Amino acid sequence: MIKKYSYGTPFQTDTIITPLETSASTVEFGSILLSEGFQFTYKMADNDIVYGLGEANRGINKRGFIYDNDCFDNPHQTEEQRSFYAAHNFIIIDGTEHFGMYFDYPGKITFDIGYTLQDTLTVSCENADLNLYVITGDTSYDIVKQFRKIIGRSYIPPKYAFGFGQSRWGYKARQDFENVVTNYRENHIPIDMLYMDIDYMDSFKDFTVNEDEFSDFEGMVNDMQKKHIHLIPIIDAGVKIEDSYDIYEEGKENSYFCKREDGTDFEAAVWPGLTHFPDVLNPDARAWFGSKYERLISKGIDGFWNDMCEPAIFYTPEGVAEYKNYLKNDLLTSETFPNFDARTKAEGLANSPEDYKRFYHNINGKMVRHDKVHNLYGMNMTRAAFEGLEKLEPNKRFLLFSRSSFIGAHRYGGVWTGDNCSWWSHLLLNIKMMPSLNMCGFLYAGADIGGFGSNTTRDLLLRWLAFGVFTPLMRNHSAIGTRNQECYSFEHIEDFRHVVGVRYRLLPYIYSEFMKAAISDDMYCKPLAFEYSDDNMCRQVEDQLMIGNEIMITPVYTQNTSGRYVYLPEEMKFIKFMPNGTISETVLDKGHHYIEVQLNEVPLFIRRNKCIPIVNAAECVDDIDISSMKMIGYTDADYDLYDDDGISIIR
Ligand code: MIG
Repeated sequence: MIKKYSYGTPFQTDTIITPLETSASTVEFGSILLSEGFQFTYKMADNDIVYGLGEANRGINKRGFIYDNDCFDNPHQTEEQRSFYAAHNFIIIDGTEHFGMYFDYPGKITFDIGYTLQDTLTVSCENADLNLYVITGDTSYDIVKQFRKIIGRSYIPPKYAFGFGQSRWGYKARQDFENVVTNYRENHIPIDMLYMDIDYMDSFKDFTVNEDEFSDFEGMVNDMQKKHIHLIPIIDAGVKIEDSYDIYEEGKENSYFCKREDGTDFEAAVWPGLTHFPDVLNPDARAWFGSKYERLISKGIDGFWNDMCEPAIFYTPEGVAEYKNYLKNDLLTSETFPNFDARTKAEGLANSPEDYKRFYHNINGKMVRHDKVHNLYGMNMTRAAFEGLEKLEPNKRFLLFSRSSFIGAHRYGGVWTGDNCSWWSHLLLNIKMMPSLNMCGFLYAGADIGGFGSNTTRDLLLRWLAFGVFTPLMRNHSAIGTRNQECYSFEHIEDFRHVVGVRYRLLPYIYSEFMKAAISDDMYCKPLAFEYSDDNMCRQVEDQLMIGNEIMITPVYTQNTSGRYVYLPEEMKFIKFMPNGTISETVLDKGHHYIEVQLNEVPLFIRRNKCIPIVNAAECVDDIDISSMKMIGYTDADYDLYDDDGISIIR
């Protein structure tokens, strides 16, 4: 059952697409205070779990920390960070009482889940203008399914997007891309996608290609297609200010950019230097920006990743002027000198809350200050792209995912989780984040495998890939300046060929389970407790996940170990994909076990009385040989395989 409560004048975010009557009663759980902004408070019992928040820090159980949902370009994903790139305002309280809550509010909102007081949950935001949805049900899983029904069906990517992709910030010229493909193909490591980061553009101008480095871009795209490689270019939020750059000119002409209070176009520095932000919250500007993706589609491109859409700001002219004043007038005379002020203030030029108050969106003729609706920018950039592509080819699926998101964006594209690091703790964070993202509708999701910032190691990359086999978005991505991270950059390339190959052996299952989940508003990736709700032990397990309805995975996420402890809620078949291509199968009883898993092995468990299809490894999705399909697991059971042409829109 879902009840809707309204406070003040809520902003129409478009998260919820099912109309619901507003309830006249008061919320039956906890208490609400409307004196200073909005505040919801609830006393948690010791054993209550709080699920949700999608792309957020820490565990599957969100208790014991404070989260600011305030989309933020945060490349420092350390344990104390409160804000990441997304704002997914959905939580579930699972315990003595059982309910889910969606806070439909477009600005910064804080979830204090037992941080200030260990037994107290407080959700608060500055303005008491929001809709609150309270969902009751028997289990958390049931609450998720009800929530998913009112937010609409999740984005469905084309089938090729379930292949493996290579990315790196710093590939600049056609030759760089060709080298990567040659290395993958010659080493027989499967691959379907090659990502183009900002360097492919002409001076970081959206929808342009650097003609010096890519003189025949269309020919290159074509050539790659022949090799079964999809090139996926990045699009950034800021449009470069440059006379005679037609996108800039058109946007200026038609008032499609975000404006300052005085009506001039707001300026923010990002990669191209000074830029304007397309006002994607304004339907006309959104349609205009979305129509520009056609420029690359017409060259044969069939997928994109949207970046910098928090929107990220390096600095603004206003911020720099204030900083200069401070240096000139205040720094040397400051009473607290010497201090860290100069440095903190310099760092504070980027993504400054002050800058988010300096610009406005035109929403139905009304100027709305950006900070009030900050968390909707990324969602609406994804929406711009999705709607633009839909208009262009209404019956074709495109690959599309974004960095910043809000619930609702799950209908338009997937997400990657932004700038993580090559740390073992970030592999674990990736594991824990996946089910939370699924609760919020983001099924097509993944992290930068191997880690984006800092230098990876061979063993970390292998372990991360062995987990990435199960994440719908499986992409190796790394930052410029870090150690080479492509799978062929390390010794014993055959180990990488094998681990990535397992993804392709499992692809019919992964695709089938993903599609069934997407079509029926279900989860592809679940916490164990969602399947085994009567098993108290499962409530504690955060490093094992259910993938689809048949399997449980137990990734290894620590260095220098040859295995790990696992918990089995029932008898299961322990499967290992061995490096020589064979599959080992052992039946293990319910309970605790230590399993051996070498660096070049991929483990999974098949649930009792279930089986899954596998095929022979292939080097790309197109080459998967369905006739090689066989069942493994409890092969007396039936498996309900979903398949389709992988490219037509599912209605
Ligand atoms: O300020 O385009 O998260 O994936 O490689 C950094 C360069 C901008 C951030 C993205 C990352 C991408 C990088 N971008």
